[in-house]
Amino acid sequence: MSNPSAPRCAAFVGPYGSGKTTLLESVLFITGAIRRKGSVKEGNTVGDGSPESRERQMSVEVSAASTEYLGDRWTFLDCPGSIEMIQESWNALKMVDAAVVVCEPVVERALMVAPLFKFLEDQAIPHLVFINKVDTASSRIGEVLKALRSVSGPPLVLRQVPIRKGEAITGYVDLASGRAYAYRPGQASELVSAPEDVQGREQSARTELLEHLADFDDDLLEKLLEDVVPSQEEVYQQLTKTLRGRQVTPVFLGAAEHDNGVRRLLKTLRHEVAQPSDTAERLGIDAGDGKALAQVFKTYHASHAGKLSLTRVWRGEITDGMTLNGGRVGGLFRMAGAQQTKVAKATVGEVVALGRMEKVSTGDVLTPSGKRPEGIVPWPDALEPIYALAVSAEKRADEVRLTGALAKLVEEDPSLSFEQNPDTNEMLLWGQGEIHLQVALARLRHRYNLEVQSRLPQVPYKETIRKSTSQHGRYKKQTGGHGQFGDVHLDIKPLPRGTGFEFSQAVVGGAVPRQYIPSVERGVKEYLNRGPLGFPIVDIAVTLTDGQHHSVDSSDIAFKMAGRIAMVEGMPKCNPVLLEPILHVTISAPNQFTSNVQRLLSGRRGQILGFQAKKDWKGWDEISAYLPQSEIHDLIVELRSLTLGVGTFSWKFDHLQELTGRLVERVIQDRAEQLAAT
Ligand SMILES: Nc1nc2c(ncn2[C@@H]2O[C@H](COP(=O)(O)OP(=O)(O)O)[C@@H](O)[C@H]2O)c(=O)[nH]1
Ligand SMILES: [Mg+2]
Repeated sequence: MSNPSAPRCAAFVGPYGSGKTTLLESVLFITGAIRRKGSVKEGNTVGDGSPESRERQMSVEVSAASTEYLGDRWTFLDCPGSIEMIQESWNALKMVDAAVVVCEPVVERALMVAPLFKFLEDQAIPHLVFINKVDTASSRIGEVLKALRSVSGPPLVLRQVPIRKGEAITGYVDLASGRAYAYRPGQASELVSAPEDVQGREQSARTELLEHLADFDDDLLEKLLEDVVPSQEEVYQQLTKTLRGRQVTPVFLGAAEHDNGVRRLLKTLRHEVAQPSDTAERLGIDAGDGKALAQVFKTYHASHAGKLSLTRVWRGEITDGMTLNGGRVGGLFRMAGAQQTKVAKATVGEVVALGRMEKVSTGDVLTPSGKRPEGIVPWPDALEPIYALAVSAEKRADEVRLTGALAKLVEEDPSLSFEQNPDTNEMLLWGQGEIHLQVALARLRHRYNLEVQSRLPQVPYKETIRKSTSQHGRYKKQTGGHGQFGDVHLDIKPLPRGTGFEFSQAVVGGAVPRQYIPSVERGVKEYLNRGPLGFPIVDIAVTLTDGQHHSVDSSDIAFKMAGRIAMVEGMPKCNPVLLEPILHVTISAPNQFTSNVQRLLSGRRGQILGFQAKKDWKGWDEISAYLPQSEIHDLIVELRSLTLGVGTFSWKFDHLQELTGRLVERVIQDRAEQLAAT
């Protein structure tokens, strides 16, 4: 490359445990950003800097680290692999010039990469694959490649063929240069001459590589047809073009733990990854007026540093103290995991954290005027919540603080949300799975010193009636001076599902004076909050048919009480029944799991409505069903364990349905116990 490069940014993404954090450590070591390598097991890596990551030996948020390689500045984003934290990866990937998909050399795990490939393809993000842990490779690389191909849109093409000694992979032949290298632990690989037994494999792999490249270039195709060997330079050019154009996905091999293959990977990134100006164009950001423009892709609330907004600069220059979107930049930091280094300015391509930008959030475009230029690709919606816990502060006095702290967590991670549920009055914390929420609770503990209790959310059962009745209700009190008197006759009737509540009156001759009728309705409505079975009542009609009044003793209160009394006495005679909420769920999963998913749904009292091929998802199905809400709590946990973690679902409330059978008694008894306890 002739011109020096602007600072670039690449993300390490891929399934949980594939070695992304280890790869970052290796890259930082090789490029001299750190002197000693930490390890995930010892909990001293640059990625995984947060206490929650260390505790679980698992990345739970994106970590950025900047370094310099052969004169070029790079920021690498170590993304969590767990499907429950995937929002972090999605947000980070929006900002990168290229993604490195790190995966393991295990055929069975290839499927885990499917949602990631799909995202990269949909978002038009250039990417390459790094098959890590080749020191442990149990499957043949060819088999792994085949499995990965089945989930990738663009062709996956090997850039290296392994050199083996017995079963162990001890080096590789680089297919672009034709050179052979032997791995050395912790050092650059050594140039060697290719062993004879590799030469056949090398030949066919190189032919395959060139043929794939030729699919996108007529000149090259012609040369291949005429048996002309293309120049090395031409091959590199085509490799660069097809990577940036996302026509071909190159595949590299290595072992991050031993720094093997990492230099090769870095060189490829250096030579072949696009410039930030190209990435900006992809995101719909043009040169415009040349004034500063940056985009926030992650928000942190560090306990000491306050709020940090991780941004990438797309235009102009960001300086400490300048005004962006109406706020003053309170510190500009280059990141190295949890460590920050203060800098005075940041130029196009750099990833920096801005301090104390209280009003900005993830996805925001920052400019001096605060105006968002037109044409910028909108930030994707946050993932829909699929798992909930009811939470409450251990100490009552902490309730308000809890709400504030949760708001900060949601700001950091938009796939988390919380609500005060109107049906059950519980505070529900929503997210992507069990670990996701446990990590959120750990953050509350570590950062805000909040002990929080969590429980299974209650199911918002309702009740209704099967039979009609007519009921008399009288409220009469005689205490000293003037008393209280109200007397009503109500007709109580069931209504069709989904109608709600209707009140009417058919009083003749002023038996209940007009001004008291709304009071009767109020008394009835108050009762509806808790019926004979303990739940809110729906789908009934109440008609005030008759009554009596007293010229002195009647009052609003007395008629309200009379209405209520009639309900209390009448409702149990109406054959009350439980209604349970039924959700419409759509599960998506690779179609080899479709019948298992159907069994999972049936086992949870689901009613399967059908299944069909998922649009634009090769080999995936969507299965839709009605599922009782009481069965959804850990559906995602079981679904993931059935589908190598890739299955997911969406849901919405559909209807209420009468609950029958042996569950009824259980629900009523639980409710009675709960009401007795409060
Ligand atoms: N044998 C071997 N183990 C590795 C390699 N890279 C990472 N690991 C181990 O794999 C585990 C998961 O690595 P980590 O970097 O946390 O994976 P991540 O979830 O993708 O960030 C750790 O125990 C690493 O030590 C490798 O190249 N070879
Ligand atoms: Mg990690």
